[in-house]
Amino acid sequence: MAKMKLYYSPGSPYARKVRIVAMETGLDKKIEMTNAVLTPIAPNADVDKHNPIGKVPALSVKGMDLFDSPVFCEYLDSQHKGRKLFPRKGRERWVALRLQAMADGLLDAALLARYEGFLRPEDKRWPEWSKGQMKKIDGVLTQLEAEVKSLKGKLTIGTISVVCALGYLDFRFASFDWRAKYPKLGKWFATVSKMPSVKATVPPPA
Ligand SMILES: N[C@@H](CCC(=O)N[C@@H](CS)C(=O)NCC(=O)O)C(=O)O
Repeated sequence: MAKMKLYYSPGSPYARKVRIVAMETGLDKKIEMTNAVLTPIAPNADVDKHNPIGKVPALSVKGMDLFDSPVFCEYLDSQHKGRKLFPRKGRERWVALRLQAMADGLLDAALLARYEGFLRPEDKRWPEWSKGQMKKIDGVLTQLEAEVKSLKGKLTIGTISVVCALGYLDFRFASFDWRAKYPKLGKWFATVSKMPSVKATVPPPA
């Protein structure tokens, strides 16, 4: 199999999804990791060459560029013979894809809130808008707490995405005590955080 090149940043929760999938499928040794620093106002020319949206993660493989974590997590999952992280069919598949959509949706809101509170010049910040993003995060957490049972069992792309979303809240929203409000989710996260691929990809201290 041709060597793949992954553009990532150690704090990116979307890149973390890919890194966990790579470890869980045994493909991590086939991936050359390139640390790419970027923000929406400070793009990275190297990443731009491989992703027209200018975001990480981006993956270059066999002369083709793949971007958007759901796409190349699924690509990686198609490149190994072990247990599939994207269940192939039936209800199991939709449960996993739906979880991924919820977790990625939480992350999209969290990134927007982070950029608003960190990147946007202070005099231009819009608290109501940030509040609106936090409401979306709460909405997803409420839903996940209600269906925490669907998270149990072997890792899938759905649960991997949820791990990365919760890990990002700890990384960038440390003062948000989500565990107090969502204790079942907190308990599940504590258990899954012991897995080697999850441990190995924890974002570095902020
Ligand atoms: N939908 C994309 C989102 C990727 C994303 O937003 N990545 C962030 C880093 S965590 C980024 O590159 N931001 C830079 C930008 O928005 O220009 C995915 O799932 O890969």
